[in-house]
Amino acid sequence: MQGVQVARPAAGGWIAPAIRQIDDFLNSVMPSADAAPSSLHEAMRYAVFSGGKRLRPLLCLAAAEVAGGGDDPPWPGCSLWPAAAVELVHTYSLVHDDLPCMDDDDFRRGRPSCHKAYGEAMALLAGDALLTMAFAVLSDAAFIARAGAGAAAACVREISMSAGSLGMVGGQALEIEAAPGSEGGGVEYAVELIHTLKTGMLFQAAVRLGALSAGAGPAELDAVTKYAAHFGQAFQIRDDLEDAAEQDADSGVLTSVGAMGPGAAEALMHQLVQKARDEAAALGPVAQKLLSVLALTFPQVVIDDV
Ligand code: GRG
Repeated sequence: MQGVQVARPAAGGWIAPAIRQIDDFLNSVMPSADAAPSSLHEAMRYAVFSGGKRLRPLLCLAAAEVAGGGDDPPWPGCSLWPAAAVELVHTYSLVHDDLPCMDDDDFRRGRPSCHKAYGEAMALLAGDALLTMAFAVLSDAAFIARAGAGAAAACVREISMSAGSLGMVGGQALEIEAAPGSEGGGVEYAVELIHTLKTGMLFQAAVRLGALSAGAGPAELDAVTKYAAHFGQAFQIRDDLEDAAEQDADSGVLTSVGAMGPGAAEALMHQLVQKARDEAAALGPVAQKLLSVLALTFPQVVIDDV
């Protein structure tokens, strides 16, 4: 292992300024709430600016740094474009996931979900418009000029595949159709597959877009992809553990806690975080920010110093 220190993000570290910059960039690419149709734009902004942690954009910026495309803010590279695109796709997925025909959640991030505030039809359209806006951001001339047409096209392809029927949307479809006892290949396999598609693919897209926009080679791309695969699986297990602790678990949905019990699920989460850490650490000091996002996301896991 090379000499990388695991930095727990501190106030005044790189994360707070990066989040500000991501927010400013998102603000600049989104139509103003006054622009017609204003209720649609208001609903889109309501969903995007509501206290999300911006984990996926942070991962995107951190992965760009692995390929030499990052730096401290003001991010001289071009990873803000893919960072914003991934957050727009993530936000669309949450807006649609909260709808009555999906998870039917009245609240998101401690306030009424988008459809509770703007009505179901407008929330559906807001989600659609956020998804399509991600592609407008990735085909922005300023991004193409910086990243190159080939890298920009690769980013578009990457996010399309990760978010679509072979990725996040496919995972959601599998979860809707799955019922404990009905899955082939064993319950743990089914849970892992659903987690990988529904949650993991967008984390993988986040790092891959960051790396691609910075001109990463195959070895760097492979390492950040493995890091994000472990990160994503651990993230969903953490979510299952939190739901189970709040007795919020839906018995009709396959979860890691339901499949293997809370003890084994927690142990697996710890192992996955260590695996993500090993992947990042092997990249050397350029992966410092990937390590710090890992530490930020899993404060309950003691991550070995490298
Ligand atoms: C309906 C198109 C469609 C997709 C649904 C990703 C997904 C598939 C649904 C999201 C709902 C959900 C509970 C996913 C599990 C992963 C999870 C806990 C997401 C929340 O991510 P955070 O914590 O959210 O990064 P913030 O609020 O910080 O942005």
